[in-house]
Amino acid sequence: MRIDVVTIFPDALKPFFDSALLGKAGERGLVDVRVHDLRDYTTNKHRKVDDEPFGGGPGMVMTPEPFFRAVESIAPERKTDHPRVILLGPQGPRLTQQVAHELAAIDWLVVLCGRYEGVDERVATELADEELSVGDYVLAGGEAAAAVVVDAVARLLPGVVGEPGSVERESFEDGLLDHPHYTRPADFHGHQVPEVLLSGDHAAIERWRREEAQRRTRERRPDLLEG
Ligand code: JCZ
Repeated sequence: MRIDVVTIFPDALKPFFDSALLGKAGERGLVDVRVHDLRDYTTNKHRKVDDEPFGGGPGMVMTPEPFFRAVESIAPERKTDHPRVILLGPQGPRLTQQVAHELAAIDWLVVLCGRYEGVDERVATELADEELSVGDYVLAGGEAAAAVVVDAVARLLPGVVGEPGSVERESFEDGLLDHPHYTRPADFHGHQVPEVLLSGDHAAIERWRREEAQRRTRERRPDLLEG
């Protein structure tokens, strides 16, 4: 899978994509993440990417041209949905585990990050195939959201996460929160690991984990049980 990210802060984003799981996945050729500086696609001598809002009001709005030129340069032969162009912003539908799976099935994504008060609406209507939000709060820009999207998607690609089964068995994959996890020591400052996990009775352990997952979901995220 290839993911191109367009941002005015490439130096802030790159180290994240080069670290840990994502960096390894890149080295192993499982995902190809390319970060582009939006300012490289400006045509004015100050590399300016924003301007005052039509209609007035506070702050600045990102101009459409550098985003259009960036996508044209990244994908000169672009057709609708190939590559899939995603604009990050709180106006989009929210990223869920299901959406992450859908994106992981696509072979080429272009992710556009805005800043300031936002991006000229024509980037959403005429350039992006879709908008995507990572949650109902306002970030200062799309970069942190891009890190979330790339992380959530890349780890679903075949071979990225080491142990088979570790993706299938975690939070949200079955619509439930995860069960609690414990490791050594069995007694930590007087706080004990649940007896059943030390019993060696694998059927009992499975039952306990399923029940804990259901109990935690009921208590903490009853909204997940509604569907
Ligand atoms: C650009 N402000 C891009 C995305 N889920 C979420 N919250 N906030 C954002 C976001 C905020 C932004 C920009 C300027 C994304």
